[in-house]
Amino acid sequence: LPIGVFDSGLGGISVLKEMKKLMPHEDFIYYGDSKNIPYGKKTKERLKELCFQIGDYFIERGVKAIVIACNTATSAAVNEFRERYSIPIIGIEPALKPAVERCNGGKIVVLATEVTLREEKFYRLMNKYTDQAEIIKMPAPKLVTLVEQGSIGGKEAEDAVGELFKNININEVDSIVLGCTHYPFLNNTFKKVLGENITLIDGGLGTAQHLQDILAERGWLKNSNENGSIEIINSSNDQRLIELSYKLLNINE
Ligand code: DGN
Repeated sequence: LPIGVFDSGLGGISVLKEMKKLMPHEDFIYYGDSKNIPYGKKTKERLKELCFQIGDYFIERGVKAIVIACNTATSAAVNEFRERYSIPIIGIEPALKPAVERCNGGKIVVLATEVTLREEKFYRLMNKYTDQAEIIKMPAPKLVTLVEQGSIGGKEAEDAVGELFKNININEVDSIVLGCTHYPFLNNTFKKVLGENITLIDGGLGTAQHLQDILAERGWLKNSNENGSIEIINSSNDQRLIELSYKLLNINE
């Protein structure tokens, strides 16, 4: 059976990439909800509605697990998903823990959407660490738009990152947590603008490992030597988004 993965658009493909590397034999269905992007400014109620539509679709398709490859949707709906569906639900949240563990007295910048940063789930996470590091929260909606347009290198992306960090002394920053699944596609841009030595931490690999553990525990990992399939669908009928999705999946950083 396949694994259902979704995001508000193409960002979750950064998580899909990690899952594909770790579990190449699995079959994945990726649902990009580009018609309803951005999720980052919607109400929690609206987000739940949108996410349930996708979850219900995955159930119809007979998936064995659902990965919410979106920090925003996870903070808005992960608990409700677990109540509504009986299959394993894997979410993603800003990778603060590894950032704090390697922190060296400097600041930690968390980039995410407005919803992610204002939801209770993030507050609870952040409160665990406030005595160990100074955490700066920064919403970065522009970066989502750039990735959706496929502008992941070049001047426009560099200017956007420069603008975001214009009031931050980067020498005082230990690491940047990429708390939105779109941002890892801009890793090279971050390094180009902020310096090669900047540490960027995202939750993609951790989420992939979590999924693998859950499937392994149940004996649900696919038993095959062949490469699995990846089907990409998008709620917008813009064919270019599907092409861009495959491109993002296949670029090697
Ligand atoms: N990729 C999504 C996340 O991880 O939060 C959000 C993108 C958006 O809808 N603004």
